[in-house]
Amino acid sequence: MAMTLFQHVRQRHNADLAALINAIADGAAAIEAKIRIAGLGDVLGAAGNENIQGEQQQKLDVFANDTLTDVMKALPTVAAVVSEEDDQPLIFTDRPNAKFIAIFDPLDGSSNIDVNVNVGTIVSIQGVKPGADARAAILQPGSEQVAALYVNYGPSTILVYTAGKGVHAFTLSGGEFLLSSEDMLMPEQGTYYSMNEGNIGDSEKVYGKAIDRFRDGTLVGQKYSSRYVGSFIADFHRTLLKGGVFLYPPTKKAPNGKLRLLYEANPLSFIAEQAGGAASNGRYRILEITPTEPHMRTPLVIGSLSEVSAVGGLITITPRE
Ligand code: AHM
Ligand code: MG
Repeated sequence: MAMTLFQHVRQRHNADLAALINAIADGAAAIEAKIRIAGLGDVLGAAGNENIQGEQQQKLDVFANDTLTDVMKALPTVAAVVSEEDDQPLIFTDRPNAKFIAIFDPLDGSSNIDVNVNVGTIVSIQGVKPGADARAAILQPGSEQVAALYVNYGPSTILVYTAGKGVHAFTLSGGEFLLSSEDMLMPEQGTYYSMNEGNIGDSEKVYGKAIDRFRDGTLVGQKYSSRYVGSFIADFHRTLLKGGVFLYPPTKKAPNGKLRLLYEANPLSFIAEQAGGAASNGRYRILEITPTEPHMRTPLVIGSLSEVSAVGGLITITPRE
């Protein structure tokens, strides 16, 4: 039988991280069971409240958030939890030996759930020294992440993680995540660009220019096709496997970009870099940005090295001081 997720993390890293990632995977398995029967019960639709981002919470958002939060509450190694769905971080003050901070988007792309399109769970795991201020430790640059993972609830349910020694994928089978790809590498160049092209007129001009040049083959020396699901995990997973680039620029509606630094851009940038890819906010490497607040947003250009560098060349990436 293929190696389990727990065995893999314990072999390559350590038992505490293996227990944490395994518990998150159990939570994801519960979320996937709910997603699989979404059309049958009282599971689809809005829950009737808005989250901190002013977005309608779907019933499944609430279920996924409660499931993952309960997982973290039960783990004595977790010092704090930050969720897209909760205004304030949850700090566990009675755990002097806790050493992880779990930061997650419990159900990304949830507006797609009613139309049976892929959704995902994204988790960033940061470290905090025992006894240190967990609240302050939340605002670390992404380069300090201990691990990052996502779960893609698609035709199969696939969990992809890195803890700094490569990127590995596990497929859910019989309630267990089993190793399906080890030491994954993103192609250095792909054939797809991925952006919500409805935003071109409302974005900085350089993004429209980049898309034009992907299309006519003058940016990276070949013509590109377009792919955009509108679920970040689905668009990222394709980019990890096939290469290419995903872009979410600053727009009139979202002047700082739409995606969130701590629980969307950071974990997937860690995974992209570990797979040989790259991620920038148009100016700086994503993983070097120091967050100013837990729900901060960022523009994002993520994917293969060739395309991210080419877009960066247009945008003129400025070295950090
Ligand atoms: P969410 O966290 O509220 O689900 O929003 C994030 C989603 C991403 O999955 C996706 O990449 C993006 O929003 C799509 O945005 P748009 O519909 O503006 O193209
Ligand atoms: Mg999201």
